[in-house]
Amino acid sequence: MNDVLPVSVTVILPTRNEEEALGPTIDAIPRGWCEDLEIMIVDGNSTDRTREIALEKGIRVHLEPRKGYGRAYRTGFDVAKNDIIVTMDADCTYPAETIPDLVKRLLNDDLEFITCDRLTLAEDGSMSGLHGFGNWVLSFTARLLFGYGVKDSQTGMWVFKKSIFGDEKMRPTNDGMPLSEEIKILARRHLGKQKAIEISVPYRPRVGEAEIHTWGDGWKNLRFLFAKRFGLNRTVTPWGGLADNPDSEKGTLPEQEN
Ligand SMILES: Nc1nc2c(ncn2[C@@H]2O[C@H](COP(=O)(O)OP(=O)(O)O)[C@@H](O)[C@H]2O)c(=O)[nH]1
Ligand SMILES: [Mg+2]
Repeated sequence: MNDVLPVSVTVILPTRNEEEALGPTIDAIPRGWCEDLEIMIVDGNSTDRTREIALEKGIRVHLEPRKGYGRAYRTGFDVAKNDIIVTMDADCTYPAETIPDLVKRLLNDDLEFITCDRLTLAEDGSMSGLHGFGNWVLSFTARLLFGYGVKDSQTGMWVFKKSIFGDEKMRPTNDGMPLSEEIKILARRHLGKQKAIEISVPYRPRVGEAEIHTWGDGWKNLRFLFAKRFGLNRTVTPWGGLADNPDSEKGTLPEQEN
């Protein structure tokens, strides 16, 4: 791609102890293809070198001391500076090289939201048999309960316009892993199938240790689907970052209580 896309993009990576994989994840993100590219981590009390590595690589560090994958995104979505948001895990599993094409597709097809299906093109070793099965059960249940036709309910790679959150109904409520399925349900419900589409991308083996608790998280995800379907899910913490959350936009390492 030679043209510089006339848009500003923020890539958000939630991190908790990703010192092994964060560097290569950042390096894999293409540069120079859009007018303004912000890359940031939303770090959840990492006790390893995650934040130092992010600063060495010159990216923004925002701290979110409250626990949870969903909590990190509910902060990151609010503090992201740019008009288009791209999300990925900081563990080398998602294909960062596809970001420019995905953003181009969002613009050219006048879309609001793209969710990136991992199941169709998953590479060998990227998902254990149990995880593959769990993903299938969750995705099947989500399709059954919501009839929204999304193949991969658990993928953590999305490309979308930040403006979707102008509508408060589009703001996900869950602070844990279920935020991933929730955001797709909301996108299909409020943006519609024409504007919120699913595209298949490669998925690769993880670098570094996963924090996911297979049975615990699987169960929470399943329980959330039923709660959401019957309007029983609760919002525990408010949308957006903490008022005094430190940020490294000034190029310094934010102070953190460990
Ligand atoms: N800020 C923050 N990030 C988290 C937390 N839990 C997980 N993450 C990050 O969220 C991403 C997804 O977690 P991962 O362990 O890869 O889960 P999996 O892909 O579902 O197996 C990774 O980049 C993690 O470092 C958390 O409590 N806070
Ligand atoms: Mg992961």
